[in-house]
Amino acid sequence: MAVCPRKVTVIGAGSVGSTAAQRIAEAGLADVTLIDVVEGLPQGKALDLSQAAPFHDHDQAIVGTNDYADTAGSDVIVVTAGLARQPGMTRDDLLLKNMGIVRTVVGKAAQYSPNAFVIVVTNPLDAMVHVALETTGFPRERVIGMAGVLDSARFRTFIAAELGVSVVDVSAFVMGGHGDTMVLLPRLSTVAGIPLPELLSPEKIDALTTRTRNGGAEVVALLKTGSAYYAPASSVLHMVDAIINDRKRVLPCAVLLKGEYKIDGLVVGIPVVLGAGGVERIIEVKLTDDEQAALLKSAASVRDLVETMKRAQAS
Ligand code: TXD
Repeated sequence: MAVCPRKVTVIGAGSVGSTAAQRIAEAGLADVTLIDVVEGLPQGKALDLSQAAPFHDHDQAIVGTNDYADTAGSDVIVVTAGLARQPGMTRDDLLLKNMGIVRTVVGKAAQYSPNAFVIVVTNPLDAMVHVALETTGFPRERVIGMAGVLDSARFRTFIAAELGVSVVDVSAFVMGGHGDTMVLLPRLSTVAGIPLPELLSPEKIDALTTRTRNGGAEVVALLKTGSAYYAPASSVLHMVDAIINDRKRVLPCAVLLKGEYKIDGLVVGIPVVLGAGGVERIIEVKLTDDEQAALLKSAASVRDLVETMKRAQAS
C-alpha cells in the first residue's frame, strides 16, 4: 500500500528556512515546500536542493513557491519569515514589522493546513508565538516556539569543549525567554548524569552561561551580515522529527502557559514532551526561589512585548 508522504512547509527561504528545508529533506523526514515573498528565491533554492538529492539518497519532493495553495495539507509549518533589524530600527519597530509579517504568512498557511503543527522561529520569538496563536486560533499544543532547543545545544557545546568530553554525553537545561532573560539551570545540567556543579567551578559555569546567553550575538558579531542558521536549522529539524516520528522527546520549547510555573497567558520556554500530539505534556520542575524569580522576569519581558503589540493594534 502506498504510504502518504509527510509534508513540511517552511515559510521564509532565507538562511534558516532554506537550511532547515535542506536538513529535513536530506534526513528523509518529509517532502518540503519552501515559500517566500520574493519571487524566484524559493523556486531557485528548491531546484538546487532537489539536484543534491542524488547525493543524499532521498526522494523527497522539494517545491519552491510564492503561492500558499501549494502549501495545502502540510503536517508541519515552520515560520522563519521576517526582517532582521536594520540600522536605525528600534526593537519595537522590528517587533511590529515582524508581527505584521508573521500574522500574514501564518494566517494564509493555516487556511490551507488547518490541522498542522506550527513551529515559530522568527524573532522576537516568544512574542511571535503569541501572534501565531492568535492568528491561527490553534490550540497551544500545536503552536510551538523554537529557542530553547538551540540555546541548550549552545550550552552543551560550550560545556563539552570546556571539559573535553563528547557533546553527546552532555545534557543542558534551559528555560525562559530567548535572549537576555534566558534562564540556564546548571544544577539540572549533567555530563553522563553527573551534575555540572560537581565538574566545574562556579566561575567557570558563570562564564559558560554568559557565553550561551550571548550565543546569538557572538555569531552575529563574526558574520556581520546575518545571524546564525546552521544550528537554528538543526534545532528545527529536531523538533519536526519529534513531532513527525512521535518521538516524545523532552525538549525546551516556547509554549503558552496556563498557570504552570505560576505564569498565566504568556509564552515562555519550559520543558515539554514533544510527540505526534505536539506539546503532549508540560513538565513542571521544582525551581529554587532564584530560578522562579528569573523565570517570572522572563515572562514579564514577554508581557511587555505583548502589550506593545496590543497598543499598536489598538491605535
Ligand atoms: O532561535 C531562534 N528562534 C532564532 C531566530 C535563531 C535564528 C534566527 N532567528 C530569527 O529567524 C531571525 O531573527 C529572523 O527573525 C528569522 C529568520 O532568520 P534568517 O537568518 O533566515 O533571516 P533571512 O535570511 O533574512 O530570511 C528571512 C526570509 C527572507 O527570505 C525574506 O524574503 C522572507 O523571510 N520574508 C517573507 N517570506 C514570506 N512572506 C513574507 N511576508 C516575508 N517577509 C520576509
